[in-house]
Amino acid sequence: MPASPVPSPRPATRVDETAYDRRRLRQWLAGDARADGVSRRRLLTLLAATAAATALPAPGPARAADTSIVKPLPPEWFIQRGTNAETRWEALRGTGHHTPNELFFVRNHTTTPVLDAQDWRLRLWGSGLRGAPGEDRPVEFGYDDLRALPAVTRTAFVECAGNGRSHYTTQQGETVTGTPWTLGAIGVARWRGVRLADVLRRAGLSPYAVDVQPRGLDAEYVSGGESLGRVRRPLPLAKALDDVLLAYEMNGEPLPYDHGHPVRVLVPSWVGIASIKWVGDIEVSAQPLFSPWNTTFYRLFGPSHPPQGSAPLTRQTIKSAFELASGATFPVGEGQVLHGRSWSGAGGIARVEVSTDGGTSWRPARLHDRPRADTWNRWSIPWKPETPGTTHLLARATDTAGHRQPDVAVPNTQGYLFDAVVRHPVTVV
Ligand SMILES: Nc1nc2c(c(=O)[nH]1)N[C@H]1C(S)=C(S)[C@@H](COP(=O)(O)O)O[C@H]1N2
Ligand SMILES: [Mo]
Repeated sequence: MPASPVPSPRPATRVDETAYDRRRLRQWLAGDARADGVSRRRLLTLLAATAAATALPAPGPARAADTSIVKPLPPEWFIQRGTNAETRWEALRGTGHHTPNELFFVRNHTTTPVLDAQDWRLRLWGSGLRGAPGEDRPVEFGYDDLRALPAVTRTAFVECAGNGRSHYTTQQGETVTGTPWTLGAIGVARWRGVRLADVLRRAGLSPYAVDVQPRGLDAEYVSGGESLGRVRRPLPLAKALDDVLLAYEMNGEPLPYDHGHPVRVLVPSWVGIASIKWVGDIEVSAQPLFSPWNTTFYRLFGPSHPPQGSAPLTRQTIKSAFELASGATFPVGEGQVLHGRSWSGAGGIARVEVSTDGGTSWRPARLHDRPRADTWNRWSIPWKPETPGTTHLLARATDTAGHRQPDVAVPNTQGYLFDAVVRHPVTVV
């Protein structure tokens, strides 16, 4: 690992992907941006502010679920969905603030690769690294090299952009593509690793770098019969230098195979796809970069959005969930305490209101955690069901940035960023 002089850090500017994306697209048009694996047509569509929204390709056939994930998936903890496993919310009852590794949801585009930390190398390369003009100067780090750098620990959620997607259909009658998650495509862990900023500076970051693109070592992703290459998504440099980690521990254990062993990227507050697992290389580019994961996927398309789609998704939205099975039953006349959690990508959770009568009246829940960015807040509320029959429990959170969960989420064709209050069915017997 070369010890190059450390360039002065850039100020961690607020990341405005909308404005930057427009710039990035203009640069592509001018021949100044690379877009491997993204068709010219797709980019032109994104550029054409007046073009009609294009039809999205259907997701590829799912692989056999039992070959894609290494850890056990007991049915009382997980709902298997193709190559993915959703955590059951009732299984989180009684777990602490952090989701145990065994219970953490898994989102795999293909299959968990079983990698050995001692054979693993991280390669940094590209036009955004310093070196003589035109010189391709990749820099490599081994697992022990990363372990020798200053370590940082932080609590953060990883949440799929499509978490809650099925509620677009069940509550709003909309047809959306993608894995029909309920609310269990989220987990919170204590991650330990090194700052991506430290690794980039040691690699010799050039003042001209603009995008950083980590890529996974899992197999190429095939969608609609076409290989889109290995999972990768560009991050603007400002975010990469701000709070992104290269994590090698999860809740005090070496990163489990399914969660990116030996090293994954952890991008706090952003949609899960940014947190590339099994990272093998990072392109550091002086030109803007595109991949299918910031063009075709992970933008908002549909009648409520710009014809060319929204800017690439960044922060997660706001949600709440009860630590209860769907259709849970309660004995009439018996005092209960309902438990749940709320979280937001825009800040901590300031307030949670609960309705036990289908949304007619609301009471404040007791918060169990201090409002903290990038993680959830546990809450509880007493309830004594008085009338037998079916009803809905609802929880509505407000975050420290002032966002409150709406009654209806603005739809998009791929069902991302569901934020509306979820109606949780229960039966009183
Ligand atoms: N290399 C690689 N990284 C990846 C993925 C993947 O399939 N391959 N899935 C992404 C998506 S869509 C999500 S939501 C998160 C899920 O992280 P987890 O499986 O550790 O819960 O990982 C992201 N990183
Ligand atoms: Mo995801």
